[in-house]
Amino acid sequence: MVAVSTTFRGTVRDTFMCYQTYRMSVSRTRTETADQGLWRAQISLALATGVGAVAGSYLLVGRRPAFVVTPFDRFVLAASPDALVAFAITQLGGLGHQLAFVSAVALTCGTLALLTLPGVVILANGRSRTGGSIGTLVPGVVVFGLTGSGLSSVGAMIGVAVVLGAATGMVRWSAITDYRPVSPGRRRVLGAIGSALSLSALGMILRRRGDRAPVSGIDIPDDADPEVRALLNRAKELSLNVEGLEPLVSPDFYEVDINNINPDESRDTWTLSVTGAVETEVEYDFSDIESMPVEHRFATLRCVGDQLNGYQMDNALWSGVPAEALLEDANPRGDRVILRGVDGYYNEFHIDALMPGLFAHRMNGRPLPRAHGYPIRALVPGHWGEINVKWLTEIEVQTEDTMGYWEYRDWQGTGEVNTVAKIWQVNHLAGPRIEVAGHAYAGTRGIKAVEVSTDGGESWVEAELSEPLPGTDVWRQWRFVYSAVESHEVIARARDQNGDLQKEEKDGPRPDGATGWVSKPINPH
Ligand SMILES: Nc1nc2c(c(=O)[nH]1)N[C@H]1C(S)=C(S)[C@@H](COP(=O)(O)O)O[C@H]1N2
Ligand SMILES: [Mo]
Repeated sequence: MVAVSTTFRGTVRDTFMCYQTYRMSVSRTRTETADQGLWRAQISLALATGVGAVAGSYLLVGRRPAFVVTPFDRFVLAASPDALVAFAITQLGGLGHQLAFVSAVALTCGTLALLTLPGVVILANGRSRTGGSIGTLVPGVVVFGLTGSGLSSVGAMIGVAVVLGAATGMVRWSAITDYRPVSPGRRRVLGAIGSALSLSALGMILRRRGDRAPVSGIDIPDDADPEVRALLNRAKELSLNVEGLEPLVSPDFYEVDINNINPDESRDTWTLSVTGAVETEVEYDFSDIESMPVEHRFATLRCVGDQLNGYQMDNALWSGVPAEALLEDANPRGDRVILRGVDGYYNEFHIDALMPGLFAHRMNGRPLPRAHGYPIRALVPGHWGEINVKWLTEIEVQTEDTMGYWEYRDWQGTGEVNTVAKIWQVNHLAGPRIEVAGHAYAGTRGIKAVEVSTDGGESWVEAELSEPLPGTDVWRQWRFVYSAVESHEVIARARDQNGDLQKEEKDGPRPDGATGWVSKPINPH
């Protein structure tokens, strides 16, 4: 703030002159237009400070809960109709999140602009020091109130200060970028907008890499537990050698959740409590969980919103505490559970589904990534992804049947997964030979066979399957090579270990998962 006020003190007259000149130059023709012009300049300047504040906050804290956009994002999510949220998350996926996020950023910039506007008006009337201080302090205080983060608040104030500094002539971007002779007021406003945009660009460049640390399921970390290393190597060996086909451990695990900005829990403050219909309520901190005997398991997840041949289905090696061991101390006295995440998400289902599950704190030999529920998530064998609650903080045992987050939004995704064979890869090999391949998953029922038809369903041939990975809830890969010279349709269908065939009747994901057999037109050269 000291730096900000001295900055403005030196330019009081400068700014006063600049706006007066601007005002007078226009008022010579029409007074009303001059006022309008001044307002336009002030509003543009305020908007630029809003952008600057968001950029400054982002620069210092990144895409985390402390980022000033987070509370606005929560608001956008809460204010959007349920149907729209469901559509955006399940149909638009990443795009839906981006659209919601862009709206939240715009709303944040607009709100912060309103907060700086009084300061900007005071400043434009010649009282730079007072205007600058008010314009900077007000958003700073509000950002602190909204995020509870001093760093985020300081970032926002720096952003505002830089923009107002540009507007009062301290930073002359316009001298470099603007060759046209424009009125000083206009040039200053352009300079302010330029500095706000530059600050945003700087934030994006500096923050991008740090915020998206992709964890590849393929690279085994150097410090991996020997058992984890052996299992991940085994998955590599067992993966079918098909050009372009995802291996048995997904290099890039899909992400579906209600957040645009994921929770950023600290393992030091995180707790997991077991409450409700239990003999004794128990609370664990992260080190309690970490000191319990750990189990390593392959487990596949699939979102109930996944399209029939979509890609919201992946497999990883998870490490954590078996649910049964963790729930033992509390001694549940009810047969339903509600799992709650720190993001406000929750899901409700039968405790029998949870008991064979795992509370995972590691994924593919690394701490659970933030996107997948750091520090702890639930893994419920054979059920749709939605009950595998991430950022898990509470397990509430209850005696009656209630609804979860998605059931209130007309989804029925708490049950067991449907059997599916995906056709994820088609390779044209030498001559007329065609290779089709993919992944098949039937939850805990397991995959027994994948059958392929190349004559429109007249005849079926069993495809080659990858050897099963250890585990009771794991997908398999399949591959089929044949020859064809004419255009045709290839169809794949899976059979589970009970011998039951994947359902033929076509239906979309809503409300309880896609059904049908995947087919693909093949055009041999
Ligand atoms: N806390 C929390 N847990 C959650 C969700 C969520 O929005 N919040 N989404 C669920 C859904 S719908 C799915 S499909 C899986 C996806 O897990 P992933 O993102 O690790 O692939 O997480 C589930 N767990
Ligand atoms: Mo999901």
